[in-house]
Amino acid sequence: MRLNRRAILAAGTAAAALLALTPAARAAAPAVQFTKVHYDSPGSDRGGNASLNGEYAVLKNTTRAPIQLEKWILRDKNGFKYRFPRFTLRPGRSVTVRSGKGTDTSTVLYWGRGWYVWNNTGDTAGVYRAADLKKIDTCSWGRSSRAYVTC
Ligand SMILES: [Ca+2]
Repeated sequence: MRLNRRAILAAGTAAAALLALTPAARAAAPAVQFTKVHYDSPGSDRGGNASLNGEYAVLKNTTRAPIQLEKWILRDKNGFKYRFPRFTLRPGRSVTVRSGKGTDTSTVLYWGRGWYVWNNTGDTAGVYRAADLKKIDTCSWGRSSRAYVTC
């Protein structure tokens, strides 16, 4: 089969565009990214602390440098806000923010709420940096048979 010159050029351009996209897409990855939101805790939503803590969001530092999360904001679509305490998120590491009460550790933080925050039928989680409250990343979901979304 003979390919004409135009077809070869078009294929070459498409391949070049694809190659060009890769580093750009990588550069666009947020410094702190949602990897998972487990919005529907196991069992019925009766509001017990263990049930509240079955609801959580996971954020990852995608950079090669530590990021201080103090005063960063995690919020839902309704405007419920969690303000991070002084907490260093190390390069490549993740932190889980659970909705209920508990004692913070080096990998798990507790929002301290008395009721659920992430709507089971759809919501948007957002994370904002402290300096200027710029939105760094969001993760959205709709009604689903699953209890979590990977972002
Ligand atoms: Ca929920």
